[in-house]
Amino acid sequence: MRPRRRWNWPRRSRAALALLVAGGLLLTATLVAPIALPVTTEIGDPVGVAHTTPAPAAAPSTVIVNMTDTPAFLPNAISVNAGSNVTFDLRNLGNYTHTFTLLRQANVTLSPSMTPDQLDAYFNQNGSTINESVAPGGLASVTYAVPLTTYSLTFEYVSVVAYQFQAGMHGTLSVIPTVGGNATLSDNTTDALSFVPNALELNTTGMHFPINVSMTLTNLGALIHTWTLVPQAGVNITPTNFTSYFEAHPPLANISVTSAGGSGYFLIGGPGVYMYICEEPGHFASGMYGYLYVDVPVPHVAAVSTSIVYAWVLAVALGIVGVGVVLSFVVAYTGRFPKPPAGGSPPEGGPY
Ligand SMILES: [Cu+2]
Repeated sequence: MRPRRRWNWPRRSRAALALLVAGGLLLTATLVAPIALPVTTEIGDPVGVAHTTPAPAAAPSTVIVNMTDTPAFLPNAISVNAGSNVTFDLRNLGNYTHTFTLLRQANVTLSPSMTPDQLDAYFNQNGSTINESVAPGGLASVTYAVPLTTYSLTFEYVSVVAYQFQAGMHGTLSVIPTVGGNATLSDNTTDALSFVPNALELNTTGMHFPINVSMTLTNLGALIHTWTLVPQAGVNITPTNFTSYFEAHPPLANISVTSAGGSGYFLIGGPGVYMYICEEPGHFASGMYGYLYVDVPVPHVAAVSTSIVYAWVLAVALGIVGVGVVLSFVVAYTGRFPKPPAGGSPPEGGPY
């Protein structure tokens, strides 16, 4: 009777342990799957697609500026679109000469307490973007190509005729970034020195250039990076020439990516393929670059990163199952769990 009883309980415990292991595997898979799968899908996207919204009507490209003997500019606040050609029609409505003098320095407001000599000294030193003198009752027309890179900046305009600026003849020119539309794009940086994805797509259907692009970078690692965009379409830079290239052609965007990520915005002035790189030493050479495709089809990109990530998840899942199977065999063939004392017989009455 006793031997039969002794063999009875390991059989049941085998079944119980098998159920336990199976339950454990199921629980592990249930916990791991929802965590792993959405993340890998997001990281592995081979192409980042821009979300776009058309912008309100563009500001007029001709601006009438009246000059009066008050003395004043009417209007004394003007908005122009970055990247556009703006024609200023300057009309002197008074009996004195006035000038329309646009500061070269951005975001500078000159103090009205400056003397005429100090004002002259300022312009001798810093120059001006426009300096047009208009005779009494006269008209002058001057066209200004507003640089794309000046979006969001303001420039003061003044009359440099003695005491006119001091008496209030000044105004502010604001360069507004939103012209033909707005787009948002995002990308990720990794400690493997890569942008994921490394292909971004912007389709400008229903909008017109330039388009304001808001860029968000997520840092999936700890290393710092930059997201630096070339200003010219169709230009391929290399790890050996990018420094001199950017000295001659300032980047359209140069976003610092800290461990917390980074963001910025820039204006795209036309269709084409724009390269972006990381300027951190050695990163570009290690393959940290990508392309922004504006109204250009993105070449077929094999979902390499996706396959790798999914293969990794699969390997881990198989590993868990394998460990479970091995455990099941060990438990089944060692008989009891826990083991009985060596050489001893089970205590009276069995373990249950
Ligand atoms: Cu980098």
